[in-house]
Amino acid sequence: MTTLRVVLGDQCSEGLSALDGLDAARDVVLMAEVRAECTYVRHHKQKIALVLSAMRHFAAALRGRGITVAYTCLDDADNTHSLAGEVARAAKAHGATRIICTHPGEFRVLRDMQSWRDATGLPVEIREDSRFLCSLDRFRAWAGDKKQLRMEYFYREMRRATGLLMTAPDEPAGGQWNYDAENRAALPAGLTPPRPRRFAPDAVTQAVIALVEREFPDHFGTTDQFHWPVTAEQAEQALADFVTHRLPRYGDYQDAMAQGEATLFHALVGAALNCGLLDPMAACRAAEAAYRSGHAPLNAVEGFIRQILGWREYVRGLYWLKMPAYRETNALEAHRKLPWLYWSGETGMACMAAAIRQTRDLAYAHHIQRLMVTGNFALLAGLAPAEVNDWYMVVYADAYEWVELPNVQGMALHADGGVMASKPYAASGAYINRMSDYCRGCAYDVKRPTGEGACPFNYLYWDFMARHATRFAKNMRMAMPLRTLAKMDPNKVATMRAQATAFLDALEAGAEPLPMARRTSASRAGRDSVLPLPEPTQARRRTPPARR
Ligand code: FAD
Ligand code: DLZ
Ligand code: SF4
Repeated sequence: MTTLRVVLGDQCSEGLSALDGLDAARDVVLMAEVRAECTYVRHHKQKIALVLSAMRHFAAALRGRGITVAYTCLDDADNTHSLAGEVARAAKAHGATRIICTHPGEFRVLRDMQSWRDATGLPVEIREDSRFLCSLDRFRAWAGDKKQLRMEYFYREMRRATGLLMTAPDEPAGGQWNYDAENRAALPAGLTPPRPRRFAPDAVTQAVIALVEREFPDHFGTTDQFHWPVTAEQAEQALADFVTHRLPRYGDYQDAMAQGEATLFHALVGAALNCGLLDPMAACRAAEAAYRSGHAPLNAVEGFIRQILGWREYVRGLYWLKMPAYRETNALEAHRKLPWLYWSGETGMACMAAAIRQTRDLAYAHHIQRLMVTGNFALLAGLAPAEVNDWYMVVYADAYEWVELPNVQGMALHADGGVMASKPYAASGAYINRMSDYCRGCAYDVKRPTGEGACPFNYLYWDFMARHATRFAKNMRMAMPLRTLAKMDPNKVATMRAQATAFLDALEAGAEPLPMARRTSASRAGRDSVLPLPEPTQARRRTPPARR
């Protein structure tokens, strides 16, 4: 009676439900590096390297505990390169009588798992993923037949259920549930955020990086700056580094952006959480302890816990509640192609260039860059949700569909028609100027609404409002911008709309219409401020970013 216990690349967790009750004398754990998972979207090179390195380290740790691990390396000659293929091969090789696995993070993999019974002729038990703090059943019960789902109310339930930051059963610490209103400061000049701890690639990671460079040379991104934690021990060190050095100011500067500052006071733990190296409850408890000891203020700790206990669990519940239809939503009827600048970073828009170049080099951008720069541009420009989703799935080390899709489809693009967020996060250049120093080093003028040199976010914003004025007429949260639009000179609106169309058409044709007098004044940090116009590069022909 041998049980084959399957552990996927984002399931590198000691407490994984698939390992519960494991009998080391008889059972076999299967871990398989397969081409299908590395290429169903053409993941950033760092993401593949992170997942494969985490898998190899986790397999070694299991073996160290006397557990038999059947491990397929990507370059093994007999690799079938699909999960189903490797499960069938291992089941046969080890004479397995049943298969146990943990619920996967993506709908397509669940479908695949459900086919393993037919492929192997063995019973397949798919266990709940107990690493999440809210089970799917519980989320479904909470959602019930509510007309509107809102993260804030879900989050309060989770605070009550876990007791995190509670002083009594219905009494949140400090008397308020949410301190977001205190978390909107820009980074003051002279304040340099502490550098996050980096983990130099060990021999295992170096071998994997070489493999990735060899096997996936055309994938987006570079591996030169790989610094991710690849073991649970390192992930805990990364968390401790955050709690000690950045958490105290996490709240204040949560929405800030700054040229040359990739992380600011963010935690940089999403990639480790999502591949299973870090326990979400441990992260919340560490932050709570910092509050209780007086090391970090409540606005910072509540803000951080809300991201993990609230947003992370909420988007996961929503994903499984709404899939597969959720992926197909396109409420704003957005159909434009993703412009090439999302891959090249070659644009005069300093905010976009900074976010994209950083993403290429680090496989990371913080939330406000994702939402209010690249996401906001995609929303205003009316880019097709499928293309935008593919981009976000490709470019980040922490990207898995269960978390990427609701954030892009729902939060950034409003493609779900308001299931996830009550209004679109649309903003003009003024917001980016308020929250960052990007505009100071930009080829465009953030103060100009239209005409030569005007910031594209400005005319795109009003074009977006005019395009969707009827749709949002009854949305109270959109009343203010729509009132402003209604008071505008119709000629000015028409000019802005014409400029928006001309700009987007030019981008689609691969030639951004930069202003004549390109201002080259350096930003505060003087880095990456103005980039050359996009060339019809080699890479454009080489790297079709398509989903398989
Ligand atoms: P911090 O800001 O320090 O937050 C701490 C943790 O809270 C994160 O690691 C994450 O686990 C959780 N968290 C914060 N915000 C969210 C959120 N909106 N949804 C879910 N969890 C959240 N997150 C991913 O994990 N994978 C993605 O593919 C992803 N794609 C995104 C796409 C868009 C358009 C947007 C707007 C957000 C996306 N996010 C995604 C959410 C968020 O931006 C990242 O979790 C965060 O930037 C990761 O960096 P960090 O660890 O420094 O986060
Ligand atoms: C992301 C990823 C990658 C790049 N490679 C593998 C792999 O080779 N083998 C594997 O088991 N898992 C991998 N993963 C993680 C899976 O894609 C992930 O389990 C699914 O997307 C479900 O979340
Ligand atoms: Fe971005 Fe506009 Fe500011 Fe340039 S001026 S950095 S395009 S918001």
